[in-house]
Amino acid sequence: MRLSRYFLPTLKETPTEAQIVSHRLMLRAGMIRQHAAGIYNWLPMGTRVLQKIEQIVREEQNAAGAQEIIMPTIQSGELWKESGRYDDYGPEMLRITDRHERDMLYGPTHEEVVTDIFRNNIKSYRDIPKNLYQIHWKFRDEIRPRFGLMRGREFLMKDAYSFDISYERSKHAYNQMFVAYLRTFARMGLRAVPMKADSGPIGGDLSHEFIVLADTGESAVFCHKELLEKPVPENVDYEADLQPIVDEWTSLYAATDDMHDAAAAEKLGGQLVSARGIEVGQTFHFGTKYSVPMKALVAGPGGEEVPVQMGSYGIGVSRCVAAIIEASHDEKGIVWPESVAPFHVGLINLKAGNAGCDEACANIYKALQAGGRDVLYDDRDERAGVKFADVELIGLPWQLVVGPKGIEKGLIELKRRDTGAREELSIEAAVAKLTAAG
Ligand code: 5CA
Repeated sequence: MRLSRYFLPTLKETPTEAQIVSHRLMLRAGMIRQHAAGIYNWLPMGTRVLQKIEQIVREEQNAAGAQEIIMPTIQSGELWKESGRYDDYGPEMLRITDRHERDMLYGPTHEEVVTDIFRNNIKSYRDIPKNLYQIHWKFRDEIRPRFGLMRGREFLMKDAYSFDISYERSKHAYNQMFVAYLRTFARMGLRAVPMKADSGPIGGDLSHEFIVLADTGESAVFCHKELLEKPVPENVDYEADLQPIVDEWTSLYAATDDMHDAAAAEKLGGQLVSARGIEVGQTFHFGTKYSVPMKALVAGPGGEEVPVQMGSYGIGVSRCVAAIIEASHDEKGIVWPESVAPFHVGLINLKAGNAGCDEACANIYKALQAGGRDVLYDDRDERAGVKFADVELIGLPWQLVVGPKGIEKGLIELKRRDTGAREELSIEAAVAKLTAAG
């Protein structure tokens, strides 16, 4: 992409409405713009990151055996009256009346809709287990939307729902999502610690929040420090018994504030980390909370009808964008992990209009793209200082700087955003290095 044609409205000044660094940097880096309180437009740079994160989530959900669907954003209130949540959910639910005076709502979550899909289509234990997920927009009329995407009113969520015949089988589905979450967040460059949690309005008796530690986190959290270092599982066979992996992670102390047991935790002494945390995902096992009132029954092996056992599993996809920035930035801007970076390389032409620089840049741009790299080519007629400040702000993992003096010697500069390490290389060597890295 040529920056001269790209829609990237960066800001030099710090926007006053933004209180936390991720919100400030997303505005400054031209990723988002507010539409109304807690509701945002995603500009091209933000959209690219969001889609990278979505794709990681999707790949790990698919690997764990979940199947992608798309449910409506606008739901019928009737289903919520069946489950009993129409009245329970409260003012966070945006209620809408259609022209026929029917009660509709903008979905804050989808347990009712997915249970309805299940009961209309699956009747026998032979057709389960199933795990259905979507990556879709939710609306919660939060009383205090704040911190940009961190607590929005409209936000992108991955929500998965599992259906099983027995408690034991549904525990396996829960464990599959638990392990998939460890891997998903690690791939985004985040360390998310699973913590015992209260299940709140979703309900159920078994729940974990996946928490990224950050000073700006909304809640107080406590955990064993080993959980911050523990390698995440690789080459997972999701059909195998995953309980040992889950036990390994849950036997170390970790709890959110409302589940915190000070006496237990005190025994850990110097090994206890007490910090603030951002909840990037939550898993719930709630058994028959929805299947009983909504009559989602399946015939068991003996023909008897039993309510299906369910769990639900959310990831705050848009919140992850903010959490990654909270975890990875410096005073100059964002420092994207490679896996979610909007572009891999920022190619900077220090003297647009200079024949040597223009030609070298055009060749590099072509070669990197042919090598499968996403390149943002700063071909603007701007001062070097402006270009450097922008590329640092938007945080691409690699910068390639092409200037007239270097080009006379056949050299360009390659710089890493995270370490700041620089080296001078020939064009060929720089291209070879960037196309080999990953
Ligand atoms: N139905 C279940 C799981 S599918 C559910 O709704 N879970 S949740 O309420 O915990 O939400 C899932 C994730 O969405 C949370 O872990 C959080 O990361 C994200 N999330 C929740 N509320 C907001 C919000 N207001 N703004 C941004 N992200 C949010």
